[in-house]
Amino acid sequence: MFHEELKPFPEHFLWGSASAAYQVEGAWDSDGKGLSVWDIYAKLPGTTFKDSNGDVAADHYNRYKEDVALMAEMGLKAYRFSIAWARILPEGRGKVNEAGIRFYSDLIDELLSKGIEPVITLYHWDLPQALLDEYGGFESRRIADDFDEYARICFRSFGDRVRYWVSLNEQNIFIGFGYMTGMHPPGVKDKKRMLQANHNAFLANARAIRSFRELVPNGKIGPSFAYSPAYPRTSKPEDILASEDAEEILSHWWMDVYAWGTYPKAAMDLYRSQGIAPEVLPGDLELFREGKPDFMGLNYYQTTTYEANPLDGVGEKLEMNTTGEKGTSKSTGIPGVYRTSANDYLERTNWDWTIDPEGLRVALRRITGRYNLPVLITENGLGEYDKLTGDDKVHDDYRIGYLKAHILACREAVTDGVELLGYCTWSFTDLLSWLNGYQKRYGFVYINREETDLKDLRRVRKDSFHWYRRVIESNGEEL
Ligand code: BGP
Repeated sequence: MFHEELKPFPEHFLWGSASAAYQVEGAWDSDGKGLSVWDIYAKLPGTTFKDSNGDVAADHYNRYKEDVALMAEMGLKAYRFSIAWARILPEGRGKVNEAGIRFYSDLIDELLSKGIEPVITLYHWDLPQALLDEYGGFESRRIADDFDEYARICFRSFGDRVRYWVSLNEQNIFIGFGYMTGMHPPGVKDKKRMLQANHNAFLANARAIRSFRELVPNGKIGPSFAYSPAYPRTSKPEDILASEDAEEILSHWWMDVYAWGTYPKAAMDLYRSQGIAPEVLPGDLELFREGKPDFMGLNYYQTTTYEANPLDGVGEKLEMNTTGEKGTSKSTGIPGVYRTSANDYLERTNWDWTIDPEGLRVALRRITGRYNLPVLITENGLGEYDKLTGDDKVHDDYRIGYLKAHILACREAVTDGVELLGYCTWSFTDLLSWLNGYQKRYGFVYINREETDLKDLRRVRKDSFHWYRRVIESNGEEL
């Protein structure tokens, strides 16, 4: 719908930006930190772009004060970052590493002293390697006990100062990539194992939320879901059904469990008929319901378009465009269910991600309509090649254009009645892209390094830095 006038963004809206420990911190083996699965996986030949890894990343561990000073200069209201589990518990459980607690405690104090609200992500994919070695990580139900123990330590250590928490970041992605496409650790390609690991991740999520209610009663917590709303290719009923199937299999499978504690029926029946449905034990669904979040965290980058796929049609292609060469993505699907298709109405980035601000409004509306939960946008942004000019500037007008259009879509959604708590861009500084090295950049602050050349890791404010400062200052009125 069109509005004659848009509502303003709410007072105290969380204008933020985000990062994740492995992608930004570096200091991979400093001060007693244990190894994470990414410390190992990224060093296996051929797993990442130009063998890039997070050993140094943006060196945020050592330069966090400089980074927080830049956030303060920008007027950021919230900073979302993740805790590296293996910094707190080097072996995944048991002995606590006090230096790890101290690092995050200092970071939180630094943020608070500048009036910036910390938003903590408990898990952004860097599982302690010890837990993978010991019992297969998410493939065992034991992960729920250990994640809960870790979460409780974090709640006790930081819950007095931190109100907003994200439990799991993009469970659909780290499980899908870890156990289906095999592109993330542990590199498994087996859908049955994926669905079981995913079920166990739900157990971990719900246990942590249950503990949160006890230990941080006044805080707010939710998972961050990577939601790519499904569109039908045409108005042909077969395509409509294909897109509804995609929505159910790729999105409701996660969000229904978070919000309602139930798996969607048609998808469950499909998996049962294929003999790959997860094992659900008595009490699991009750636990899920106890783990109902306060908000849905939304990581939004793009929409995906689907069309009908015959029984002998396109199968699941286990690949994605990590080349940065536009137009190299291929169609993928489930035979008899759906296949992806190009959307002629949308531009794409160099990594073939569609650019669709209206899709963000669709996402916000669908979450609100289906779950009636507030939404915190925990990621949104544009990954592009940025160029440092001779006078130490980065003219990223394409990023400004992207963010402007998405913020406008947020405001339209707010006018539609969506309860939006905040908007965190991905990312504050440039950082490591898991599979795309350092050339796919997202930040307001340029980090002077490349995949193999660390250079001086200098921080340079991009044009978008100055632009976002005005957006925040005007509470989103001036875009
Ligand atoms: C999300 C992740 C982030 C970040 C972002 C950009 O899925 O939560 O950690 O990496 O996507 O993705 P990429 O780096 O692949 O471009």
